[in-house]
Amino acid sequence: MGLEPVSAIGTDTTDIAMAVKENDFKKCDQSGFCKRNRAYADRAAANGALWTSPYNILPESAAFENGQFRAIILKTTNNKGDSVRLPITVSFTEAGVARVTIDEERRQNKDIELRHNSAARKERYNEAEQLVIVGGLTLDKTAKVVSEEGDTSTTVQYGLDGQFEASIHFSPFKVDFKRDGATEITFNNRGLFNMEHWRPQGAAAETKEGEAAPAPTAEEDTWWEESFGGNTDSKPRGPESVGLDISFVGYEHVYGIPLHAGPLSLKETRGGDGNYAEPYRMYNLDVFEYILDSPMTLYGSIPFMQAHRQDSTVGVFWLNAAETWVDITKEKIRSNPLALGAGAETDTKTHWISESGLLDVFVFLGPTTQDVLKKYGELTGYTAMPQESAIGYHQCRWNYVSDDDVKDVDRKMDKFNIPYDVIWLDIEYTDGKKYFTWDADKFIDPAGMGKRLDEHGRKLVVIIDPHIKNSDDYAVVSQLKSKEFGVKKKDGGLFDGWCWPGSSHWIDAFNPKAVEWWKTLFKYDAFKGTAENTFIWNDMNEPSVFNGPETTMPKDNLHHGGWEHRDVHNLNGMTFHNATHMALMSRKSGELRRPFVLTRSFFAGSQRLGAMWTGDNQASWDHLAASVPMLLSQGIAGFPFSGADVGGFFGDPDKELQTRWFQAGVFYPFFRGHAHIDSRRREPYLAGEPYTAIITAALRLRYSLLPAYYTAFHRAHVAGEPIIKPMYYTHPNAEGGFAIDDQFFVGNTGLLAKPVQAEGHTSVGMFIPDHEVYYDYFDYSIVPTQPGKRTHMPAPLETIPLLMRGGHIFPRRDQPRRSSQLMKYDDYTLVVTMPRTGSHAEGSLYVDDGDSYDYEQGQYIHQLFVLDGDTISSTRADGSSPPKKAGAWLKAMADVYVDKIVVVGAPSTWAGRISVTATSGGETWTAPLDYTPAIGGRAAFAVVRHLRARAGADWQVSIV
Ligand code: MIG
Repeated sequence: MGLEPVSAIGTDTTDIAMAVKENDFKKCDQSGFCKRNRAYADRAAANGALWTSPYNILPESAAFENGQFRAIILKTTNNKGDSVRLPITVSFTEAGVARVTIDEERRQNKDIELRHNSAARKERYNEAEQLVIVGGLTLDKTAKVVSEEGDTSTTVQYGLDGQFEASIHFSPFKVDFKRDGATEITFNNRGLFNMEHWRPQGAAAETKEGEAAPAPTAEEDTWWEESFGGNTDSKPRGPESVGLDISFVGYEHVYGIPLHAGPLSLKETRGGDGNYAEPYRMYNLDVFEYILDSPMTLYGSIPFMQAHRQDSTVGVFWLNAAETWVDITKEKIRSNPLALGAGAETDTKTHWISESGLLDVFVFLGPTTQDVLKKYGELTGYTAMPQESAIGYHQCRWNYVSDDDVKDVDRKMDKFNIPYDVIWLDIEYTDGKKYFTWDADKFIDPAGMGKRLDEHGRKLVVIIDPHIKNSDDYAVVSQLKSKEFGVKKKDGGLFDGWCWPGSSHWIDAFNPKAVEWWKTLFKYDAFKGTAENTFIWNDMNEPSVFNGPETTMPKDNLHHGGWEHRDVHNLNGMTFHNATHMALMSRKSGELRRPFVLTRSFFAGSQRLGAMWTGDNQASWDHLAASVPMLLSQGIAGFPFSGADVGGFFGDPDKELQTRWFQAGVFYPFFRGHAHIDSRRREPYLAGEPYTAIITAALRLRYSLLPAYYTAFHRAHVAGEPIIKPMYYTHPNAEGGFAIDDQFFVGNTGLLAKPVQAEGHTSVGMFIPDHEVYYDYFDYSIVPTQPGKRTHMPAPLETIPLLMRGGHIFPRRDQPRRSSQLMKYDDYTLVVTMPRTGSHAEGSLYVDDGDSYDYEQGQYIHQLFVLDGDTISSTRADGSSPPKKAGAWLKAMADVYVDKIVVVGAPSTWAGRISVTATSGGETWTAPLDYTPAIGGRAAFAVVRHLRARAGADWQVSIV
């Protein structure tokens, strides 16, 4: 976001404007440490075999005990043989994860005098773990050293059945990670490990690293000070970057490290045809009118990467919160790759570069994507169970201008029978952008507005940003000042900058006391006009500072504990999101409800706190298309509760685009229509026919699938599964799908969707990953498919290309209603899809009250459905027994039934049968069955009606 007044924010995006905007953000060679590390990599490459990494483990320092290898790495810093000591710990966890941590030994003598007399901490930032890691660190006491090659290496065997090995080589330092004897991942194999040690200012450049030519002194220019776009970063600690090459041996595809607007399968970054010339950058920024197909940084980052080849996924998690760049190159290596399978003839080589902090990397050896995600989630946490309403449709714009406007939109949505759950208020609801206040002329009765929404189970979300207006008449800012809860400048004074309210201060949510204070601001009696159905949106938490370097905070600002902003930048958004999440948990004592907080900025771990969205996209077809790979990336990076602004934020979508966007949005885990203040109103009922009807049908599809979505969220909550899944995840051996990112499966439903993402298109080519049978969702036709090939599917405007894979069962609620809350006690329909061969299908339903934490005490329903031959059964999924005492919700659910079952592809042996026998808890009854034979391309199907089988009970239905 620039300095332009709102009215001047253009919505047209000419190439020239874009190019200018792109130059507002750093390229690698405008970022001193990135440039230095890339140059280091170039020198290594240029020296080929002559290059030796100057990092060596001191053999006598190496020891292994209780699942940890410890040693000292000596870094030779000049040709006089001077060296720096870097303690390394390699930890092996019970889950079979390896973690490599390298620090720099603190100097005893005071030769490191920080400039400016800065209050900045004098050690490498080492608290990311406190904020990010929530578990999974228990050491594997059974990990053991299997070979010690004298003074040259140690090999540790770890993981279940000792399947994994880490070979730690001493001279030079490098590590090979192996699974079943084969090397999957290497560290420092290319000799790019680089820890810029702390040194007194005035020290000369290192002359001996890698025995290569002396570093060009130009590199020193940015050691102690660096400027960009008129802002100067004083660097009290000088150069302190950390870099490492990580190679994936025999892997052609790498995924992850969101958020970037580019393909799911990451591109090479060192130039060449179709490649990027810049590394992927992770430095959370408010990027105005972002460009597509770019490694440029965006609002949030998750430094977690997976590599995939046929039937194998491995991963690394680079726990560092400073500005980070990742170079990716691929190299064909093997002439005879048969041993490893297709795709294994390529290595992917990555080079990770962070500005400061520890080197701290977790290694996951798979072999499935799900194994990697499960373990990553044990460390960083899983997606929180959402507020049930939060997975319905959200109607937002900048801005609904008054409480009457809100009520009017609410009324019209009802009038047109368009379901939605949540209406949103952007920054204009406030009195002069003072958060926790209302513009009293326009929002005359906020409480009444909230009550009105509540009457049909609807919610309100209001925005609260981290910049606090610096004005005399604002209690929030005077408290922030007097309690010193703001982020500080390098000299320790309170930092002020420019944002929406004008001069502002920023809450330092790294400070636990500031979080305690933040909580008080959300109490119902403090934030007047809010109620139980009010939830929160956190924007601008990168943080966005209009007059700051790259629209954010100066890196030499100081946070709680004396850490420089440089060290913690990428965590900033998460700490603010966390503060708000905590605040919603404590609005009223005795009320323990799930918060809903949307955040724009995020880091690894943010999935525990709420949802994210992809920020300020545009009302264009290419932005619609870009949203799908972006959300798929979020899903495989452990943060699946994600969405993109439906319709596009900037600009005005035409009706076709708006309609198609809704048809895609119905599958987004977080589904919100949003629009810029200068755009025309575009609530779905304004589109006119046939568009309004088509959009409404799409919304109804989402609402009918809410039980399946909620079940998918539960899988994310317990196992880290994505909500929408890319082909490589569901079909790890279907090579043709590894780079496909414009279609996806929904949870475990077998639903395969490919929304139309291009103008004027009335068909899509859907990639079919396997031999299974696929039915059209809407007309039950059997789609002619060929595994590994694309199937042509007609998709006129009113159609969403959506297939059902054989062998699945998924739950729906078919009664159309105005909000998810009004569907809470509706009966379910099960859709069963007959597989190509045999007659086994399965699926599940998870449901709880969608609001409290009572599910942790067993107040939930979780049933596994199985079709086997002529019977369909429902049994409690997790083997546990129901709670002794059913709470109010569970009691009410006793009257909620699976009332209908549709079996698509029903066998012809069922023809002529007219009823089914159901049994449950010793009772037996019958229900009618309709069998419709196959005709033309349409599969036969059977429908059981009025089944009245309890959703929460075990039962069996026999089609006899
Ligand atoms: O600088 O609150 O991405 O969704 O409407 C713009 C106004 C600030 C940016 C968010 C956008 C929101 C807007 N905000």
